Amino acid sequence: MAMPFHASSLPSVPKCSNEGKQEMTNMALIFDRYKDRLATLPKEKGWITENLYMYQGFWHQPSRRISVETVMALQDTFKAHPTDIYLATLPKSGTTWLKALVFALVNRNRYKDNRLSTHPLLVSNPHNCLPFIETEVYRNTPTYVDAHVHSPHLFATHIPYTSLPRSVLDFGCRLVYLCRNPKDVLVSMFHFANKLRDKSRGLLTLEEAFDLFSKGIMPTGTYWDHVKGYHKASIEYPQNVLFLTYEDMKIDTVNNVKRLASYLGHPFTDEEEGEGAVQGIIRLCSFENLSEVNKHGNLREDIPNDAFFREGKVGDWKNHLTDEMSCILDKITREKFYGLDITSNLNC
Ligand code: PAP
Repeated sequence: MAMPFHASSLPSVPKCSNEGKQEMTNMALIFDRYKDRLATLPKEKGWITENLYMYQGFWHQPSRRISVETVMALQDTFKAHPTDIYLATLPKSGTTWLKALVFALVNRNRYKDNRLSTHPLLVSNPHNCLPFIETEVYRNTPTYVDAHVHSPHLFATHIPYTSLPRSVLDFGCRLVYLCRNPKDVLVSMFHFANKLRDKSRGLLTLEEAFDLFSKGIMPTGTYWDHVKGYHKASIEYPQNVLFLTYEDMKIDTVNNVKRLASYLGHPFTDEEEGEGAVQGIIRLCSFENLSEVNKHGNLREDIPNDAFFREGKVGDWKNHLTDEMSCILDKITREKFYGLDITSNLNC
């Protein structure tokens, strides 16, 4: 019989307020440990935080749960397990959707016989179901410590390929990379940043956001180098890196979800397909369903659940960017991705 769902079984929810306090303490210790290195890094204007810092060729937020200090701490301490699977994305590329799909696919037998109302994705944010390695690093007992017990373990990350903790690459851990059209990423990030920015800093204008984005300045950007890093790895190590696009996932969800399931080692059987299991998972993880479940409440004190669900569409940039902005970004994208088979799958 399938296990009933308990909120306490979700990986990244602090189990009690003591654990939450301990996380805050651990976070402060990590920020302190790397403060001297942070001070030496080039900085630029940020979207949510006041500044972004350039580390190993990419821009990162400072002193937050997902931050440059986290990357440094993970590089110094994180020990991957060979069977781990990592979901990598640049922010606003479909992380929440991918987390939901992968969690639902991998755990589908566990919740199969349950009444549907007990499925975690019907009561909790996908970010609570599948943790970022960046946030695990603050926990007293990070999930990855017992990864061999629940092997394979699933994690998400926004870290650029070349900055991943060494053991992830040395073990050849499997990675799933999801990327999205740069203009939709820009617009999505623009709205997200304005929801989370400190009100005293005022709202970011679209012109400012465009200017930062086109210079490559965004959390874990540049956009183009982030995508190129994982794309190159997917060509070099096709068994280890599955490269997906948000646009392909939208156009042909069924085949891409089946592909994802096979890659994760959980292919659908003929019987499951006959029973409509693929469509069931797609419905469970749909924008419509998840945005309804996450209409209220907060993921954490500073992030409302609904901040991760806005339009969920391909091409919403057309409602925001001017023709001139669009042309400039198209030109940069063509130049940066020249000779690479990426743009056609991104509707660029
Ligand atoms: P994150 O990296 O901060 O976790 P991420 O989930 O990558 O954010 O991006 C949020 C985007 O995914 C939003 O796009 P939009 O602003 O253009 O609307 C959000 O609406 C979209 N999104 C969230 N859930 C889904 C889903 N189930 N299906 C499709 N798109 C989704």
